[in-house]
Amino acid sequence: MSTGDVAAAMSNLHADWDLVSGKLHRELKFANFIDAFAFMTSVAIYAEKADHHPEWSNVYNRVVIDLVTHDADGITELDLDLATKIDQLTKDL
Ligand code: H2B
Repeated sequence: MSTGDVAAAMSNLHADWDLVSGKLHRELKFANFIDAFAFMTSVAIYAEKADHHPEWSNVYNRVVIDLVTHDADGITELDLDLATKIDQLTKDL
């Protein structure tokens, strides 16, 4: 996907998504560790079904996410789909 295509597609995502080092980047803060880990578990189940996995880290109630398709060395529809799923799971944050 070109940078323009990615930018256009990002208009359909939550405003907190950024483009950082060629990856879709979002930082989330939950009420506590359990909520953060429950979110990560939901994403993990989706990611495994989609065979498309996030780069992420968790510290207590924070989760930092970077989405990129390693096989394509760039952002693809798979990353946009995963970002959309993440937005759905966090719409009540
Ligand atoms: N996840 C991500 N983010 N990018 C990939 O290119 C990728 C993946 N490839 N999950 C998948 C697994 C691939 O390695 C397997 C073999 O389908």
